[in-house]
Order: sequence, then C-alpha cells, then structure tokens
Amino acid sequence: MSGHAPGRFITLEGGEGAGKSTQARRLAAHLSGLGVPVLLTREPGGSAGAEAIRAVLLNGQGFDPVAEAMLMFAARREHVVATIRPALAAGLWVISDRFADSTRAYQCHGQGVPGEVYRRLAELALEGLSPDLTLILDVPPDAGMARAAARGAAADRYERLDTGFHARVRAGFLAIAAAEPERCQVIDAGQAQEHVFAAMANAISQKFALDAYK
Ligand code: T5A
Repeated sequence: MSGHAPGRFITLEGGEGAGKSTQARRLAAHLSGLGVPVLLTREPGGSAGAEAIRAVLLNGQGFDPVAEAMLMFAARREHVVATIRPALAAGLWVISDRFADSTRAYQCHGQGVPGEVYRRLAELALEGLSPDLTLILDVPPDAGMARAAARGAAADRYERLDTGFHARVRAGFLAIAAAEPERCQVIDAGQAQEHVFAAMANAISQKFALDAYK
C-alpha cells in the first residue's frame, strides 16, 4: 500500500480571457495553504515535448482541423505521460489550465471536427485518464476577448478568430457540462475575481475531503 493519499486531477476550462490562468494560480496557492501537495500545469504544454508542440500550434499557420486535433492530442499524450500520471502516482493534486475538453470545444464545436475523431484520439492518448473535477469558467465571448485584449500582449491564432467561432466554443463547453454533470461544474466567470474564486473553492470542498491534509 502506498503511504500517501491519492492524487486528484482538476481541470479548468473555458473560452479566451475567462480567467483560467488567474484562477488556476489562486487555486494552487489556496490548496497548498491547506497542506495539499499541488502541481500546476497547462495545455497545450506542460512537459518539454508538449511545449515544443505548443509553439507550433499557437504561433504557426493554420492547420487542417483534424490535423490540429491530432497535434493537440500529441501534445496531451506527452503531457499525460511525462507530467500528469507521474504526479498523480506520487499523490499530487494536478491542476491543469485546459485539458481534453478544450479540444472538444475548440476543434469539434469550433472547427467542425467530428466527435468520433475526438473519441478515437482521446482513447489512444489518454488510456482512460479523466479529470476528477472540471471547472468550466463561463463568460460571454465579447467580455472574455476584451479582457484578453486589455493585457496588451499580441493576440494568438485563436484569439484572432471571429465572434461566431468563440460563441460555438462557449456553447461547446456548456454542452460538455450538461452531458457530464458529475464531473463538470459551470462557474459564472463574469463576476469579480474573488466571487469566481469563492464559487470554485465551494465546488472543490463539495467534491473532495480536505480535512485529511490539515
Ligand atoms: N486550444 C487549447 C485549443 O484550440 N485546443 C486545445 O485542445 C487546447 C488545449 C491556448 C489556446 O489554445 C487553444 C485555446 C487557446 O486559444 P493560451 O495562451 O494558453 O492559448 O490561452 P488561454 O488558455 O485562452 O488563456 P488566456 O490567458 O487567454 O485566458 P485565461 O487564462 O482564461 O485568462 P487570464 O486568467 O489570463 O485572464 C485574462 C485577463 O483578464 C483578467 C486578468 O487579470 C487578465 O488580465 N481577469 C479578470 N478581469 C475581470 N474580472 C475577472 N473575474 C477576471 N479574471 C481575470
């Protein structure tokens, strides 16, 4: 028997500028403060090989949508094998800023990749790995894009896509949440940061027993 409590896998999802990165950092600090061993990671990326694929995906030219989904899953496979599974096996709580639901929302709902292609890639790449909890930060696309633009950084390839694309992505995330209510919680991310975080912390404490870490 291993000597540590089991690791947990929490993913944050949502459209552009929903506040995932901000809240992922905050959640990692909160859980660490409670004595929970945490690994904060992101997609695309999160391991050396996956970060190399990220550079191609975000800065390169466009791809055929199925090819793009395959690249996302190639990066994800590297991330899972090199980072996520070892961390979970060591008892860490892994918080990932995006995971497979992003491919379903962006490439399937946004770019028209068939759901069957997603299922086959996910089966090959993930071998059954699924988050214990997914927090979907929901914000109207216009508000999210305005937040992302206000940071002043150059827009990446996805941020430059039209409003219709971002509306399909948002609808995609909400459809995923409706189909998997046990795993997914939708958080109203249009609120002030403290309120968004309070809703996330509430979802975490309802799902997991944190007393063991005190
Ligand atoms: N992608 C990714 C796919 O197409 N398929 C896939 O399978 C995967 C994994 C990744 C891109 O790749 C695509 C999706 C993405 O387009 P990225 O650079 O990692 O690109 O970008 P995002 O994940 O989209 O992250 P962003 O940084 O754009 O958005 P976040 O993380 O949601 O937002 P955040 O926290 O950086 O906040 C944005 C700004 O808003 C402020 C913050 O201070 C910040 O300035 N903010 C708020 N302002 C007001 N109220 C709040 N509640 C706020 N919360 C944050």
